[in-house]
Amino acid sequence: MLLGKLGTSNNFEKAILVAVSTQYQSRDKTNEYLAELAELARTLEIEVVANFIQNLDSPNVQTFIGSGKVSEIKSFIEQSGDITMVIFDDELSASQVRNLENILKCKVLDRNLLILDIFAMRAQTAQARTQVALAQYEYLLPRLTRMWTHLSRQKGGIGMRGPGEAELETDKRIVKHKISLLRDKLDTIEKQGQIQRKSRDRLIRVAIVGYTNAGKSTLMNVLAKSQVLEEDKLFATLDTTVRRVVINNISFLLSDTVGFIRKLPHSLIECFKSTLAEVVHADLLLHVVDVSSKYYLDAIEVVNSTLKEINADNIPVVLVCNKMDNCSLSLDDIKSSLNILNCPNVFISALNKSNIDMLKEMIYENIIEKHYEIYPNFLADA
Ligand SMILES: Nc1nc2c(ncn2[C@@H]2O[C@H](COP(=O)(O)OP(=O)(O)OP(=O)(O)O)[C@@H](O)[C@H]2O)c(=O)[nH]1
Ligand SMILES: [Mg+2]
Repeated sequence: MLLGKLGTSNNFEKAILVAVSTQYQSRDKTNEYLAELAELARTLEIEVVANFIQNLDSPNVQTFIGSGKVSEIKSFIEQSGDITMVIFDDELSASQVRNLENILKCKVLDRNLLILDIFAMRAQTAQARTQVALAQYEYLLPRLTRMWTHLSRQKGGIGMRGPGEAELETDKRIVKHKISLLRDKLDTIEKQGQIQRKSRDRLIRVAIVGYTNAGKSTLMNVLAKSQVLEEDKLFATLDTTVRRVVINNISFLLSDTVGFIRKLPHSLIECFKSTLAEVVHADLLLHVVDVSSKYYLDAIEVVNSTLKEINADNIPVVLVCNKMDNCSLSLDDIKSSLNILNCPNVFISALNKSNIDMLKEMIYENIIEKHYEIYPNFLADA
């Protein structure tokens, strides 16, 4: 799938992906994580040429994977001649990166850096750019020594987007200063957001949340008849879009926002808290799930735990099971697997606009009470 799309063009940097299987993480799971990592790489136009998996219960302090596996990867790189990077699915320490780069003689990145890079590429507004820059500096701070190594400086490109070369060559004190300036800037932007939200205080808020690529923006466009970018790429949306929607005479604000992913760098969640304010202040969440993916239950879990992390786990949720047009499992099986979640659900296809009326009905039922709370005279006025 991946190689098919990228073809054999020489314009893309070539990479090897590395992951480990443990007693807690089966081969199957590791393969799934690698498929997602390849998807992240594809978003950055990196061509993946091989995957390496090692069974390992505790990571090697020096090189994360064992020395035998490192040698295997090294000879593969030497034979291929044009591989420029090795990407690990797990977070590496600064010294592990340095040791691996010294042995493998190519760039060594981890999943976090890839995600940060995608965010940097996608960020459009001042707020998103500031948030990403802050997350990048926080990621770089404990790894500054790495940035002194010849390899990462010379190569540039992937993993190096954002803070410029000169800035990377500064000491920790200057980076810390930069972080505090970015924090101040974000505070100012956030205050403006608070004022905007306050001016909309008397409006009901519904927020679309979900795993990246689940179809959130497609649903937003169907419900709000808007034109938010929908793309078969991860993290197509970074900035929150808010639209006014009316269902059966009740008007509310609908927001579409950044998608979640497993192992989302904590610094990114922290920095995106202000973008995610629409989620935290929502009266109802539409949790969009791509039920055409085999791993929809895992995706639900990742989203739920991220919601918890941003303190949005007490908001009522409607589980919007999307892409029902493309399911390989039977809808009945999926439905019964969702029973344990104890949360209302509806099956739709945002793409084909199927069952949208049923979803609208559920939204209506969930916000009507809040509406009467805000407008007690609504019925009398009507
Ligand atoms: N088959 C099918 N594809 C869908 C459906 N809804 C969305 N898609 C496709 O899924 C892909 C991702 O859709 P988006 O709406 O951009 O997803 P998103 O959740 O906003 O993604 P991010 O903003 O990247 O987190 C696009 O290629 C959509 O056309 C659906 O109901 N069925
Ligand atoms: Mg989107």
